[in-house]
Amino acid sequence: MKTFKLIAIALFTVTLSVNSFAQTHDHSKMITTKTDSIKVSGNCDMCKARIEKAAKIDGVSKAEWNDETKMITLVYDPAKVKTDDILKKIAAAGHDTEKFKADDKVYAKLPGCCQYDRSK
Ligand SMILES: [Cu+2]
Repeated sequence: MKTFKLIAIALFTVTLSVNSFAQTHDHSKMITTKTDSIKVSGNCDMCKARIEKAAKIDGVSKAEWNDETKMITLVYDPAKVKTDDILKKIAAAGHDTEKFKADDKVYAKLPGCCQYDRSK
């Protein structure tokens, strides 16, 4: 009976520490980063470099554009920066996004290979 009690106490303790670990984990998840995938028009490696450079503003920890899917993966701190702020920067660099279009004049100044198809 005494042994049983000890085992019960031990199990209870283990359960408690597992619980507190899970909570800590969830909490840290809540206050860290957000990941988004957004379509950005572009063609080549030069576009990739330009888009990623424009997207890496304060609060953005990762910006990776894929020239095949035309999707940019953004990892950022939502407390510091909004998706729209990042997309506006990309548009200002000459690349259309789902939400914001690049200025025609900026687009016209892109190198020929970078002038992606804008037909809608
Ligand atoms: Cu290009």
